Amino acid sequence: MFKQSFLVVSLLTASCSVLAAGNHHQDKKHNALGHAPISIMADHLHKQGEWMVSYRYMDMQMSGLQMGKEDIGLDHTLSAEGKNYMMAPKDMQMKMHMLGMMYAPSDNITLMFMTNYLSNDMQMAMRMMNSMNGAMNNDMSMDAPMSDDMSNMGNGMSMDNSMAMQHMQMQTSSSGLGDSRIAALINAFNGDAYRSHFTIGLNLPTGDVAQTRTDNEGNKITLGYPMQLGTDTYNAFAAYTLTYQADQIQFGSQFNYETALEKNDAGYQPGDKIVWHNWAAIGINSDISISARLSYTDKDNFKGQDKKLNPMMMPSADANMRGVKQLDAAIGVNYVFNGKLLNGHRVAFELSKPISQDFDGIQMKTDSSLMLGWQKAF
Ligand SMILES: [Cu+2]
Repeated sequence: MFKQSFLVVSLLTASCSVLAAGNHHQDKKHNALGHAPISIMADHLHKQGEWMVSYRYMDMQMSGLQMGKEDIGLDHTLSAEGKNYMMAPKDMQMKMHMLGMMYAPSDNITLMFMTNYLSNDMQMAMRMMNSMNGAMNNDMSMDAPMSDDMSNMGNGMSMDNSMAMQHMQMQTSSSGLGDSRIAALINAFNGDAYRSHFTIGLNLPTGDVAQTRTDNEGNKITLGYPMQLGTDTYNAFAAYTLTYQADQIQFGSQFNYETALEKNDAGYQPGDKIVWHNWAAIGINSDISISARLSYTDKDNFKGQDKKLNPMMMPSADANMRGVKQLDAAIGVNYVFNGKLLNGHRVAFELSKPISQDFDGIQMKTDSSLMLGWQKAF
């Protein structure tokens, strides 16, 4: 009896394996592990003739100021006894919609095009001017609750009584097309479990760097560097990507370098940038994988200065306060649909937080960054 059952089970298992193998040849099984965490660009090549379309959404939150590695309060940044700035950023939200396309003219080369649409919102704090303090003291006590039209002074300005020192608040925003990128991914050495490729590419200056706000008198005032949409320069970039993939585990590393090839019309050249991603991912099954990533970023200060910006006015207008050395940690999930519904569609998300940030001068800290993505190859 036992022997017969064993035989039946063995036969069933064998026939299932044969069927599965047959299916595999007709309709290849997609593996979630096949792609890097969603924040990593240009991580894979395609087979000759294959296309891929991707969409990514990024939401980044920034708040609070840091000088070098140390926190610095708004009061100290704005007060005459402190850093004596007229204005300083309080917090910022950046939303980015990224569209990507890949096409492989051969098995050894995949071409890539990316562009993005950005929208930025920044809350700024302004030092109260003495004349304004005087005018207000004549009519009212600063501690008294303010009427609606006093607390909202037009152009998004409002009073903030919650701070120890009196600051004005101002909301600024910018939105539009960001920079675009073209790149070629070129196969390097590949083994059974190892894959590697080079990426060379060009950043195209499709993003505007002359975003403005309108002041009370109707003048256009150029916004600080973090609120601009692009670089207005052609930048060359290169990367080397290495992945090791065993059965249900993937390790990857990608080293990126980018340098601007010129000075822009505004009068500056963005600093060189190094980004080094390292990640590990495990496949829960073929449909779903989870990942952990550690990334190091080193950005240089800008060379030159936007002629329309006054670096004495606010830290975010200073070309020498753009550099940063930053370590980020991220966790992510990749999911690929295997089945009749949405077969081959990939969706992914990743949440990233800085472990350490070391700024040149005074800059706003990043709190967290979330990325959602969708990819489909044809
Ligand atoms: Cu692709």
